Amino acid sequence: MAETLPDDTLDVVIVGAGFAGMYALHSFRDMGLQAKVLEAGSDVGGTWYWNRYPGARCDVPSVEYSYSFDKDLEQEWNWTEIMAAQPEILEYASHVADRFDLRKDIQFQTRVASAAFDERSNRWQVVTEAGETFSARFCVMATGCLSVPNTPTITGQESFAGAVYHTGNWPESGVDFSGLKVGIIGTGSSGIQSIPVIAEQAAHLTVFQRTPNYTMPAANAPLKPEFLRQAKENYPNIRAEQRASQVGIVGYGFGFGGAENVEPTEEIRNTTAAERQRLVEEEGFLAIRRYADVALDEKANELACDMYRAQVSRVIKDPETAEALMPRDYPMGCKRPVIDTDYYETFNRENVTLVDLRKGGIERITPQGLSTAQGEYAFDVLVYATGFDAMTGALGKIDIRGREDVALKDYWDAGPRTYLGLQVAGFPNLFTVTGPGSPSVLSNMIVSIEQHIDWIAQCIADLDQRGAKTIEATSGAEDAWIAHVNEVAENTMFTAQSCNSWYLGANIPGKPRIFMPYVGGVGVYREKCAAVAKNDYEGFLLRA
Ligand code: NA7
Repeated sequence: MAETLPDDTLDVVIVGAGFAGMYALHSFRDMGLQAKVLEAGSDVGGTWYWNRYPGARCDVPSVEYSYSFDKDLEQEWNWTEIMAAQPEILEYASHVADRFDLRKDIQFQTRVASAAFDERSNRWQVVTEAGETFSARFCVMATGCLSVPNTPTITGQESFAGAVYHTGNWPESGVDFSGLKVGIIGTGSSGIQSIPVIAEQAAHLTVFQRTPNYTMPAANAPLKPEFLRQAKENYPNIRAEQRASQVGIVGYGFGFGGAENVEPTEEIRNTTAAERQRLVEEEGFLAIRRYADVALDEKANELACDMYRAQVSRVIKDPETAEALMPRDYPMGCKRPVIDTDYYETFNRENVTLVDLRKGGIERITPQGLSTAQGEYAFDVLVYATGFDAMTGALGKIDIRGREDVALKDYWDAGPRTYLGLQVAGFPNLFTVTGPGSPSVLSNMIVSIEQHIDWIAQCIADLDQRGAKTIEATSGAEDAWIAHVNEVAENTMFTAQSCNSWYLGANIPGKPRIFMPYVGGVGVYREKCAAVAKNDYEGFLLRA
């Protein structure tokens, strides 16, 4: 275990050594601050450390899903695919840790149990599960948005005789499915990415699907050396465009790297049924990318869903399986878009069975497999691809106490409350990186992480410069921000009544139904944060 710094020397405790925690450490150290990272895993990488399931891949072009803070780093790292797979991203994280000598200030295998603000000393007391205490002026929660795996409670689940895995907590040594019968629950992004790879290896795969998803072919390919050279030359422009964009993605990986980039410019409502049919036959799922009104208008969305279902029935040979795979009753785009490699084709394999739980749900897990209202299914290995307690899960697992011993859990009882997704009223000097109320999971996470860390670093520098000891959001500013976050999310596909996404907390029984991320856009949000700082930290209270 690394040496614990004496109580009063730390400026910042950072919780988590994913991309946010790593950049936070680098930035704070650069400012001359004493910073320490506490990380539950045994190495850096966060999401990419835990999600090692077969087929795990990023859905953002690799040249864009990378740090921008160091020009040499940009130039020396060579991505090999348009969209990088998990091992390559983890290797990149490790390279960054080596290059900036980050590990010396990261304490691994250290899970934080509690964090309390001491009003007398104006310091955070952060206590680990092993009972170690770290005291610092600031506490930065870089705990990730999808870092607490959700395993549903199912009767009999402890009785299963075989091995059990969760995609979000995959063993480092990997899993060999050769010759085994596998059951997988869940068809979100993790299920959709892993199902084709597991199916290739396993003797048989049974997929238990509660809700069919909309997923698009990734059109991934190796990066051409010429493209990479151009991208590196173009980095200043790419970064500037990302920062001003809606979701922090320019789509630069497409168009140049091999895959086609289609700007949605047409209106689906102006097309005829015959045209739509022709396009589906020519372009498959990707035909839908042409239309700009699909994201904005319910009728347009339904037309796109019809095109989508038409393509599913073209790809899937068995009509009953095709019908089961067709999403209905909720709009395309209300959940996080999924991209896949050979997902639908996998259901044409002899060794894959789809169980449509809409025809009869899971009743219990048995020692041999799973029992549903439709019958019994036997397998040797069970995989949960059942998602995460998103955005608030990791913060909820730490006992966080602000002024007057108020628990964050209680304060957020009816849903998360933040100012700019950065701070919570009553919790001075605590920062939440890509917290609820910021673009966060609706954006390229690395772009949003860098923006938050840069803002927090500047804020700490400003406080120190003017001799202020604490900064905290006022409840008035918090109320106004929440009202704004809700207002911009209204009347979008994200908040449709029929939508049950993890953005809304709808995947976790009992979690308040609140749309958590900020839909206003990365560029707009960045300007708002900059204006707040410039306006003497408007909406925050600074105390000497
Ligand atoms: P998701 O997208 O939350 O998907 C979880 C899946 O698990 C989804 O199909 C769920 O069905 C299913 N699920 C959850 N609980 C159950 C129970 N009790 N019974 C049957 N099926 C269940 O998580 P992912 O890990 O795939 O992806 C999360 C994000 O990671 C993704 O958006 C990317 O950003 C990366 P449901 O739809 O709730 O009916």
